[in-house]
Amino acid sequence: MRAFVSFVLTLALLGWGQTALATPIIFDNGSPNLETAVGSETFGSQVAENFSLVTGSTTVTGINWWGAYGNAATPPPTDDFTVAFFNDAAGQPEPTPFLGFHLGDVGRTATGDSLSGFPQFEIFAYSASISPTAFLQGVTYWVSVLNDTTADPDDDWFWATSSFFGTHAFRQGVGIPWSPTVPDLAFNLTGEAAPVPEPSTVLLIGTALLAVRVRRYRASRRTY
Ligand SMILES: [Ca+2]
Ligand SMILES: [Ca+2]
Ligand SMILES: [Ca+2]
Repeated sequence: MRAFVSFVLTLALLGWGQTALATPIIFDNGSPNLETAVGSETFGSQVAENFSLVTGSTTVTGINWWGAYGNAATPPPTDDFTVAFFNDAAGQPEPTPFLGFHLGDVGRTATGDSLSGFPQFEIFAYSASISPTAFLQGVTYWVSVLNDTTADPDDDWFWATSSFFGTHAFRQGVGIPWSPTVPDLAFNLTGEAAPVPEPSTVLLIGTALLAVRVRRYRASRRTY
């Protein structure tokens, strides 16, 4: 009985949550926790994050992420981003991506936030569309976001963290095997949202089912 009630509540909450989203975020790894950031350069050390998608939300059409520039904190005039997707091999990204998007300069938006204890390291938000790309539901993939700042010798790009917990992968450069490290990095994936029943319908169905169950439960007790 308790399990059934929680199932109904879960359905109701899912319904409300999905319809409240203006932007169809289909995987959310969190926004910056303002703690730190990790270097991710096309020609330098790189990081990648794991994700998996749920049923009905398996086509990615965009990515949002956050980062900062150090150590001079004088960002280059333009960015040169590449986003790449990797298959998982025993809990780490494969050495070579199966798909890459050279996005170039996608523009940056100052968030007004900076890294904890380092006000000079301002955090910027980035957003890009990619060609609709289908992924298998429930399967782990990895995404790397790399910036090429070789034109700016006193700054490199750093991907902002989103948590004290979780893990990502890093390596010292292209072709070098990946290694696990902590924590999670700030990004989300947008795409085609899963079709969700109207919340009012879900609640009505849930309430009706619950009423039937309660009536049956009472009836069964009466026979003893
Ligand atoms: Ca600079
Ligand atoms: Ca640089
Ligand atoms: Ca992670």
